[in-house]
Amino acid sequence: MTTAYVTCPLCEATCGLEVTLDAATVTGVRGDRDDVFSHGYVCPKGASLGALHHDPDRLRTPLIRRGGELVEASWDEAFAEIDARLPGIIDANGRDAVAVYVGNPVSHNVSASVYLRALVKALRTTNVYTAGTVDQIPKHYSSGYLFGGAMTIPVPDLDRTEYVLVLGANPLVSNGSLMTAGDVRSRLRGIRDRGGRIVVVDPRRTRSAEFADEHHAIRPGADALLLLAMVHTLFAENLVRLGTLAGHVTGVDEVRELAAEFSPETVADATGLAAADIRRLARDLAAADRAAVYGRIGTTTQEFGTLTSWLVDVLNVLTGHLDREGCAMFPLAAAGQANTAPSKPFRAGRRRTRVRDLPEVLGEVPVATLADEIETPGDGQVRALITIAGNPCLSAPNAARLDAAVAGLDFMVSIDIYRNETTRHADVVLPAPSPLERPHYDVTLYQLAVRSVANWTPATLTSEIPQEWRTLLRLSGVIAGQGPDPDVDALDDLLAADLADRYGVTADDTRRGPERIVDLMLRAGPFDLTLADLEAAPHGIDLGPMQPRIPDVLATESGKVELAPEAIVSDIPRLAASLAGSAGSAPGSAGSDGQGTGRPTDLILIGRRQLSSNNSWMHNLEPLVRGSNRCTAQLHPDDAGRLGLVDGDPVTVTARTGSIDVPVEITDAMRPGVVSIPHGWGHDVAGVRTAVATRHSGANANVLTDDRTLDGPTGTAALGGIPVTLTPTR
Ligand SMILES: Nc1nc2c(c(=O)[nH]1)N[C@H]1C(S)=C(S)[C@@H](COP(=O)(O)OP(=O)(O)OC[C@H]3O[C@@H](n4cnc5c(=O)[nH]c(N)nc54)[C@H](O)[C@@H]3O)O[C@H]1N2
Ligand SMILES: Nc1nc2c(c(=O)[nH]1)N[C@H]1C(S)=C(S)[C@@H](COP(=O)(O)OP(=O)(O)OC[C@H]3O[C@@H](n4cnc5c(=O)[nH]c(N)nc54)[C@H](O)[C@@H]3O)O[C@H]1N2
Ligand code: SF4
Ligand SMILES: [Mo]
Repeated sequence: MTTAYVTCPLCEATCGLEVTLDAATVTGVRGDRDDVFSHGYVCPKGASLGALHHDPDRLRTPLIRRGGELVEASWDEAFAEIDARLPGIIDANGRDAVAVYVGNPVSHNVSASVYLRALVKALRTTNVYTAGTVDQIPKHYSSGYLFGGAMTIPVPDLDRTEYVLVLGANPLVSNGSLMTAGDVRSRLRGIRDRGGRIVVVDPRRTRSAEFADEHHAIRPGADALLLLAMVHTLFAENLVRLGTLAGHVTGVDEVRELAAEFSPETVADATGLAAADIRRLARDLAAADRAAVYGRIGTTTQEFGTLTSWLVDVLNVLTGHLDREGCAMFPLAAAGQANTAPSKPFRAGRRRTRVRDLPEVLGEVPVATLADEIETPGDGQVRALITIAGNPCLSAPNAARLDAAVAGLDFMVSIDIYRNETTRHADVVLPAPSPLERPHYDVTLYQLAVRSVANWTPATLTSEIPQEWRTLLRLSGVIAGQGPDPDVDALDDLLAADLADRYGVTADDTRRGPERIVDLMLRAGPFDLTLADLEAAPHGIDLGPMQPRIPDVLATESGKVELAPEAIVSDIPRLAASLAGSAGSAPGSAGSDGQGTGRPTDLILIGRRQLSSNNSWMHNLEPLVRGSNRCTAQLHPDDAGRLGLVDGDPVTVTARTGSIDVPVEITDAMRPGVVSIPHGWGHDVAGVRTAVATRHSGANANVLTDDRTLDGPTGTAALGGIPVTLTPTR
């Protein structure tokens, strides 16, 4: 029996876990009580790391399509196939003919996130897509323009705050996002224990809303109006206090003018909140000494994602709650912190997409237009796709259309641990090691952590599957024309030398791959650590709470917080127009048919996350899907009554893009007029190898979300706020 201490790579909380093994068999996974950050917390997903590792459906060998079927093949055969087909497509059609889609687990995987750069560089395509445009891109964009850096994202100082206003986030289920906080429940409880308050704004009374002191069931998509009315109130009641930020902020007067027309009364109907409540929220925020406003996916994947993300921080600034202890602060990571080195001010929209003229942000373009780029003939049409740790056929809007488009590609390569709804379309599937078979360090998520911590995880188990960085470099070499078996170690040396040069440090060349990279990032980092220091500390190293970082952290042209950047405020007329257009039939209102029983009624669709689920990909683990089908349409009793539905009734949910069948779950946790269906389900398709998930298939909510409904400035998909009709399934 042996014990290993690992950082869980499954979500943003970065919990420390204790894994017990009998030789190569995982016998138990529990929270590591000595972990410096999560102190023993574990959720059902983390506890399933052993089940994931031992899942017989997890891929162990490459697959190649032969006669229409995916069959097992050797690594050399797989790369020979890629070498025979991919460079030819580029030669014949140009570099943009190959698209790449990068999924969410890449940000939890140091091998993939660092070495992906080599692949993108080799490809030189403008068709780079990631899960970011169904997620957080509006926050990068607003932070980029406000503070100068896309990763300069303030997070609430949870451990010291006394008041936190949470919009569109459910940390008790998601375990926190754009806010890395191991054991977030205890941290939130700490706020209550200190006599502080938690306020949640969400169309659904979530677990976090139940836990909070106050819940406001806003209409979907109306957050920007609410926050702008709070800004209006701060100015109207002379509550603006920049405090220590005075002298570091421009644009305050412009914000005052912009908010002038959005009084609480003007937005009350559209938000579904009383004007008096909106005023009080503004006053409470202003009055709290240590406070933070925090918004997450309900505020980014909606039509006003950028404006909402921006206003979250406008409120933090105007109330003096930015960059101060107990408020919204800028984290500082031990390795790879993007905003410690001088850089050029953030810019988006440096190029636009071919078919729909959508903007580039951070070098990527919206996944909502991937199907357009595949289907539309002409110069630059996408003919081949590489996916890495992604499942866009379940996770992107208008998923049925994307699925059909992907099926029609000339060539597709996927790197994944499963043959899922997306990778089933690939011509070559390359497996990656399981989380326990690779080393791990959270380069990305520690940059968003509520405390500075550093924890290195060596690989617990060895694997016959090559490490993902080797696969990515081999693929890069093939694309660069080096043939099917390029010298991966030489490519690694180049990448490491390049990074060492950029950081101005000497790399430890006795190490390779991510070990060498993380070591040199630590050496270049603000805490002067080496990988050896972390190797000697299996429970992690605590580096203290967040510290004020203004003005050093600012990288805007002016060197100040630019509160009213044109790239953001130019979207306000669209918001004003939505307000004018919504008079009488506000977003999220119970729609056209108020009385007919059993007749279609217009409802507004939102999503929801589930504790035992991880987007689309952990449904193949029996412990996580046991019990009743959780892919339900949650509906308020009033709406159910109007439709003549009882709990468990099957309904057909229809949107512009398609329809799905799911059972209804009647609950007064829903705001009337709003229906919630979780994403990541819909596993009953041909060609997957996920036996358990297929038995618990559920339906794909993204058949209903619309690839035309986007956040204006970034093109991020509005996955919430979609009008749908419910009809009893006969
Ligand atoms: N258990 C579990 N944890 C996860 C994941 C998972 O799938 N399962 N996924 C991970 C990922 S990839 C991410 S990005 C994070 C996301 O982390 P969170 O953002 O905390 O996740 P959600 O639970 O989706 O919370 C979003 C909330 O927004 C609400 N909402 C929807 N529309 C609106 C709106 O218009 N306005 C407001 N104010 N609220 C709205 C929803 O009702 C929902 O409660 O979670 C991560 N953690
Ligand atoms: N309607 C609706 N849609 C949503 C959302 C929503 O709230 N509502 N949320 C959106 C959000 S926030 C996100 S992040 C996206 C997620 O969208 P995606 O990233 O496209 O999808 P995931 O479900 O995370 O699938 C991850 C894939 O990575 C594979 N994988 C896991 N670990 C590894 C690894 O180490 N290496 C490799 N190579 N593969 C691995 C898994 O098998 C799985 O196939 O979904 C988005 N879609
Ligand atoms: S909360 Fe996230 S990091 Fe912690 S055990 Fe669960 S999945 Fe892993
Ligand atoms: Mo996400």
